[in-house]
Amino acid sequence: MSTPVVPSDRSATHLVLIPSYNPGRKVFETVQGARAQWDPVWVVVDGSNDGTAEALQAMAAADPGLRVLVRTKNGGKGTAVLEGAIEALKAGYTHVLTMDSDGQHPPERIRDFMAASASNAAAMVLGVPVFDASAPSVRVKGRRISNFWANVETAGAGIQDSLFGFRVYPTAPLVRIMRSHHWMRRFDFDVEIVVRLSWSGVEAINLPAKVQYFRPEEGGVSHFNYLRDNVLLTSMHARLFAGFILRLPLLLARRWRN
Ligand SMILES: Nc1nc2c(ncn2[C@@H]2O[C@H](COP(=O)(O)OP(=O)(O)OP(=O)(O)O)[C@@H](O)[C@H]2O)c(=O)[nH]1
Ligand SMILES: [Mg+2]
Repeated sequence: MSTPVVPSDRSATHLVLIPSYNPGRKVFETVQGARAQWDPVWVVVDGSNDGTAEALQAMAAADPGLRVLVRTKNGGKGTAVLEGAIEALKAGYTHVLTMDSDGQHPPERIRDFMAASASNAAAMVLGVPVFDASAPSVRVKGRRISNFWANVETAGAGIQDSLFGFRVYPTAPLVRIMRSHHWMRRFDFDVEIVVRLSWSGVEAINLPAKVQYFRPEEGGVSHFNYLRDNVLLTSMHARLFAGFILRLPLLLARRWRN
């Protein structure tokens, strides 16, 4: 692990937050890549048992811009993001940029996303995935279904991608909404939080960002389980659709005003 080239100024408002569960070796280049672009970077290790918690803690001991929070028990991606966001709020960070720990998200886009957030602090900045040939077509096509429903559920408020985890969230509404629901703790997090933030009036800014898929021999790791997670996402959209019907007058009035 080489010493990262770090930016000279530590942000007092914007933090990079990386939830991590058994990510394998890609996490080290992910964290180094993020540190090369941003200070500070926090990783929430969510009950990993692949040795990455210890190695990340060793990296953090040598790097004041890196903090590692360790959950002893696995709670899911949303749980890890919420825990990190609560700590971020306590430390005064008004915004968190979330990125996956498995090397799929582009650290070189961090500064542009942070700049977009700084210029519109009330908004959320959503990554729009730019796939290359490494992307499995079933995943690319599958997300169109989730995107269709997210657009219905928000009355076309402008969410270009509902699933991509490379985003900047305003920390306070993120924590408030997550605390008031027990959903959004696992893979339902990325979609449901963006719909609920939109319902609460948070505007979406959409920016492109590359996604890479790695083969296992390249260090690629995925915890997405087709059956379990598609059942979770389907029941989530049924719940959100019911919420949409209840909020329809409000959402239409808002659309009409804008
Ligand atoms: N904290 C936490 N993070 C998780 C958990 N499962 C996955 N993650 C993290 O969430 C991110 C996305 O997980 P992936 O398994 O890569 O899911 P994905 O990127 O949607 O799916 P693929 O496109 O197949 O890679 C990664 O940073 C994981 O480390 C979990 O149980 N807890
Ligand atoms: Mg992934």
